[in-house]
Amino acid sequence: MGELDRLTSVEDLRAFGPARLERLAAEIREFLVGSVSQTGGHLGPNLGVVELTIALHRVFSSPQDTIVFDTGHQSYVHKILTGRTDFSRLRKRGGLSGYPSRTESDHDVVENSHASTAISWADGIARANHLAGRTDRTVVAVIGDGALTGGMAWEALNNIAESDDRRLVIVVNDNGRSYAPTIGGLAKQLDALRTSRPYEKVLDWGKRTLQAGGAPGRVTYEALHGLKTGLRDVLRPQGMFEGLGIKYVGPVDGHDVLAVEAALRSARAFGGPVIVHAITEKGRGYVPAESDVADRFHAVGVIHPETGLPVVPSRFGWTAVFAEEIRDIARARSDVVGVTAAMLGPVGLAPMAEEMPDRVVDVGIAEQHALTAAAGMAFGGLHPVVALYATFLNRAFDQLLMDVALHKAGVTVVLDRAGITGDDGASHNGMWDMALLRLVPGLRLAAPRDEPTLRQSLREAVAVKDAPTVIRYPKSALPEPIPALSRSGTVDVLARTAGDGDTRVLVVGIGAFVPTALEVGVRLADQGVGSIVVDPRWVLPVPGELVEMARGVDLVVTIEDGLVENGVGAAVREALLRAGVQTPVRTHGIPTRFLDHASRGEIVEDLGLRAADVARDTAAAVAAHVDIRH
Ligand SMILES: Cc1ncc(C[n+]2csc(CCOP(=O)(O)OP(=O)(O)O)c2C)c(N)n1
Repeated sequence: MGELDRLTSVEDLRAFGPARLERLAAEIREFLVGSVSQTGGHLGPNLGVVELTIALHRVFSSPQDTIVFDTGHQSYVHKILTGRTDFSRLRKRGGLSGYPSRTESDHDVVENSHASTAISWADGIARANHLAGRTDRTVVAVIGDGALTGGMAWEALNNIAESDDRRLVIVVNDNGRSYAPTIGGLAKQLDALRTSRPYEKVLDWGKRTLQAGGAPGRVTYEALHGLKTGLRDVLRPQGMFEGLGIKYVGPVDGHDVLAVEAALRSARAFGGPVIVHAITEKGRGYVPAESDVADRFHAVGVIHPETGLPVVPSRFGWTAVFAEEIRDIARARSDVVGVTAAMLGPVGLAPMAEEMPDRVVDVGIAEQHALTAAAGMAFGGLHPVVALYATFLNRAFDQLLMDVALHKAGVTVVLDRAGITGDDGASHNGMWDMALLRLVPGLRLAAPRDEPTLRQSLREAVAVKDAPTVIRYPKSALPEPIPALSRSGTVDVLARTAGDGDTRVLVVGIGAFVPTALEVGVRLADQGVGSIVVDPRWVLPVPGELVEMARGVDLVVTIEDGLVENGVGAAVREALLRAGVQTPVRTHGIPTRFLDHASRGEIVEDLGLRAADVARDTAAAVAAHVDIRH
């Protein structure tokens, strides 16, 4: 029986001596590789925090002490140590969530998965503890150097610096990487520290001093602090954090449980806000991850555990099409620049960056800054293409509205992973974009249905100089090209079926739901109901041609991969009303609620968004309409 099997509760950990701790860490790594290779998930980040998480749970008493993981993708070890060892259905329906989850455990607090929030959460919880007199509790925020590039983290630090009586420990998990190496001024500072020779000595020193025992807390801290002040040149992060007025302990070797533990104890005993700076290695202990240049196996699909190679090679999908097309556009247009928020590879800007490194900007995990900087670039004569995952655009709504749209800036936003993404859970579904973006004056949004329409929409978008344009596409597989029978404005007519005579229904497929719309048309025809199936492509604002088409039918049906309330279907209904067109509109899409993790297919089925469901609903509506007429 291994150490992991023997662990009955997280408290048991405290009795472990160094040898058992080492064995436990090795077993956890083996477990992570063995299980995540079968399910996919965030492997690299978790391999990097094994010792750090063990130390956290040895020093702090969760859940009385609160541990908040920033983003939450690195919480697998925490899950294991707090009794969740069945990873067989990780990120699958009914299985463990890929992020902390309150329904799973009292040890989990923040589920949101959007980066850079942990320090704010911790600040809030610590304030509440303070006011309620729960003065024995410590709140710990664990935040990566990547997440530390986000503005919110600095807003929180700035605020925390005001109060030195809150029991707050901020652990900076510094592995030098977001997906790719973290960029920016902060990253340079941390880098300089990591690569400096004196740093090795300091690590050694820190270990010896902190492990030497003696009175912990302020005394130890003051000793440490005194020495660090003398090394200010070497330890620039200390200067940086202390410039804000927050105490700093470190750097500490994040793979040395006892050293991390000593630093954490010292920080806890200080009684006010303290930053503990731990240096870790993403992918640690698993050669394929350690040697992965792109992202140290930040997130993997199902892989062969021995080699790290994917079991199913990745297909040429939506992202790859965008990657190719934007590079080609940029070759021909020197004003086009790419902007990414720490996701160069995942959003498909890497090929362009490789060929034209000066023309792609990685702003860090800073979507708000990305959009406002893009407005500035447009003012300066460039055409920025800001590529984000759809869910992360939520962060930058105000910047898109007030900086880009109000200033009529020609900025294109490309949203990958739009609509139902499924396995990453509630916070990762890119389902808010269309409902939100309807509110932005002048904004045009395209939801391409296949490879050719993605290429074409992107080219049309970058031709718009005086307004924001948005292209959104899903995570699901790229369908075979779906040709149009004819085109009216931007509206493609894809199919026409006669049914038993008159055309009765206009079926409007939006983006990823175009294949569904086509199948609805077929199913309706089988029931004798005629239809026209169209794809408006540019769905916001609602094309005038679509309104005209709706005049001649009995019913309009819309199917979209976004919020149904206030979504594109709702926009179509309002556009018809404004134009005096009385045709009723039945809208299908995602309800306004958070969706538990499951596969995209399962969610589509649950929400009644399969072609069979929509066809059944449509046929019933047509029948009711016929009843009314007769
Ligand atoms: C607002 C926001 N933008 C982008 C992401 C996507 N994302 C997830 S993890 C990550 C990198 C995080 O790096 P770091 O905080 O250093 O953690 P590590 O994975 O290196 O442990 C990014 C960019 C996100 N979660 N939230």
